[in-house]
Amino acid sequence: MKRLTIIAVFLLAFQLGRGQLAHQLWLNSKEGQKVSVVSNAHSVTIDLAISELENAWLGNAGDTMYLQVARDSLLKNNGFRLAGDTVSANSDIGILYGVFALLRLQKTGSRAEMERSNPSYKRRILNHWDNLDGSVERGYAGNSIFWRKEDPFTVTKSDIKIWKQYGRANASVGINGTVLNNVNASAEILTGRYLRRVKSIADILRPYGIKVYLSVNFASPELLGHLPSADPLNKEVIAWWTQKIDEVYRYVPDFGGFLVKASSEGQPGPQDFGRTHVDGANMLADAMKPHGGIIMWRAFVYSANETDRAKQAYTEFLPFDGKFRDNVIIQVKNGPVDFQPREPFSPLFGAMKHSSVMPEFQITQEYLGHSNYLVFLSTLWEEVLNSDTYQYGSGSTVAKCTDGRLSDQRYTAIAGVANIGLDTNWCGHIFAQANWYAFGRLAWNDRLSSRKVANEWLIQTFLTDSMRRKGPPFVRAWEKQFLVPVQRLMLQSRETTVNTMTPLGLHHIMSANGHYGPGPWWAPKGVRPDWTPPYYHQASKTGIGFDRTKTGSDAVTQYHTPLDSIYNNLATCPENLLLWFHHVPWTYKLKDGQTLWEGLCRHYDKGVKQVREFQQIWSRARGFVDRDRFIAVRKKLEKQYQGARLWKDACIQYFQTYNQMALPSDVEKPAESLRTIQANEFRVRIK
Ligand code: BDP
Repeated sequence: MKRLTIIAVFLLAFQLGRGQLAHQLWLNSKEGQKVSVVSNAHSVTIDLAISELENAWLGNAGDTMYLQVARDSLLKNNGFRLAGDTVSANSDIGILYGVFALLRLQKTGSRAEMERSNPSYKRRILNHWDNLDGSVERGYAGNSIFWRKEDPFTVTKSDIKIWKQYGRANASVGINGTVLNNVNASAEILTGRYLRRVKSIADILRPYGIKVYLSVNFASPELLGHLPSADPLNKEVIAWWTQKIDEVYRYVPDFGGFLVKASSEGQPGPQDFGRTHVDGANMLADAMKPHGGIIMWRAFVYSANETDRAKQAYTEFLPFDGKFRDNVIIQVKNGPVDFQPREPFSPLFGAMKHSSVMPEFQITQEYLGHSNYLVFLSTLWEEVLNSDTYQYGSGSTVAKCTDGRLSDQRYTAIAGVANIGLDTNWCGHIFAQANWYAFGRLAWNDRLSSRKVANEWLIQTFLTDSMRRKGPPFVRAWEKQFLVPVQRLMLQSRETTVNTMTPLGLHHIMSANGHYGPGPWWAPKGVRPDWTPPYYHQASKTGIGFDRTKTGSDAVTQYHTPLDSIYNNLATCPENLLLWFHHVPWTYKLKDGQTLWEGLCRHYDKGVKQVREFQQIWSRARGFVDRDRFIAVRKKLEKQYQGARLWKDACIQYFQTYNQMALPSDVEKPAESLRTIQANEFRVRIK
């Protein structure tokens, strides 16, 4: 009996222990050297900074560190300075950021002599698409960490614990804002009982330097206030919002502001009352102004009657340039359609000269294999941030157009749609944690390379205390056999995903079943054409691709010169965006001499082979990574491989139904027929 109890306790402890390393993200160091800390400031935030140092100090045992809050005119927006044994900043939060930076430098073996660091964007915000019933729209890592169906208003110990862990993880990479609920917002969020919970969350996150924001439903005055309309120019409506915003600030005095999805995908908005985005955004901005809050007004709009969805945000918003209040920021998705594996950057970046614009990235992998695929999104974001808009001549990158370097924006911000849920490992895939990490790092410094971000993340996440204890020869072997190949894998992973899903500028050809697998054929009668893949790929007997040239939809004209003509001209259009901008014959010759059809097949084939290589790289990593995480990633890679094959077989065979062309002989034959794939498409329902 006694023996059984011992075994049960052991098994329970083992279960509890499982996944814990993954839960600790990139902050799993616990066995620091002894360090004394002297601080000239005292607060909860400073205490957090001290405990981080005491936890993970990798300098000499017995060192003394000085934390100094002091005026430094070169530091801005909670920036910090590291110099020898001192971390200094203008604010306590700056000190916390500096401490995390110092520990990161120590752990990654970089030199930490002297560094002054200010953030690129003032507001670095996660957008949670969390519903009040606890489900997460496009979430693949379990339910919401903020909301739940059962007993929704009690703040439990485990709520507090996870909110603190969340705050710490965000602070470690400089994320300083969080929108707590879905952009498809329930009006309920503005009721007293929800606002009380918002207050509890804000109180926990405040010491970590994180402000809370809310998504609001534009029809709230009707839905909650029982007014006959939500017309933004109606006095009663204005009074309702003004009082509501005052109430929000009574709960959360440092509340950040509202995120608004209005007149978009069926959400209510000013257009329901014959008003404009400016009327709607400015009305809310005026009510926010006395409190210092901002309105993030989304530009994700497209109506059913425009012939090219990719043009709409620009067409609708550009005429309003200069008309928004200065506390309105237009939040623009990175591409003109919708978070595809590859899109050109949205032409709204670099177009608005007198309005603040902020990029919205998607950290959750809605269109990139959910949490089953290893895709390091940093390279996608880096590509967007470094894209040249030519707004003020060459060098006017998306980063510069949005972070205040090119225009004097009062507010600068960047948003990432979070991939976080209650799963033990937070993100569903261990490597999806890297995307949360990368978003924060790039938001802090939009000039960072993905190479550096991957390197930092891998070392902090996988080089555990126990591995370090094995000594320098082991660490060197670890670097050679784990760090180098896995970093290469990460840096390759986004392009591989493009190969496996949407090569050569294809886009939006996924299944309607959760936007997961392939579905280039999906076009039931009665569905809006711009929700169906054939609208985007335009495949026919003779060719494929969406003609956005001057003689087509003319979307190219939305880009500044010379990009408009670069994209317009078949000879100069980058091949990785070819079918985004052009409809070309199947026999069109690509730059390397093969036909478009051959090139397309070979991209899909290459994608499959690359995923197979990822599996091999990972299997060689055994011995350099703990068992739990090794197995978890191995299983996911197997799914990714199956997925890549399915995409290849589905897309190639489907396009063959148009062109009747043979498979190039070097391309692997399909494992499954198109008919079987289509029959199975909806058999397993994917959210
Ligand atoms: C699309 C998602 C949908 C979101 C929408 C948005 O499929 O769930 O509500 O974007 O960003 O990508 O508003």
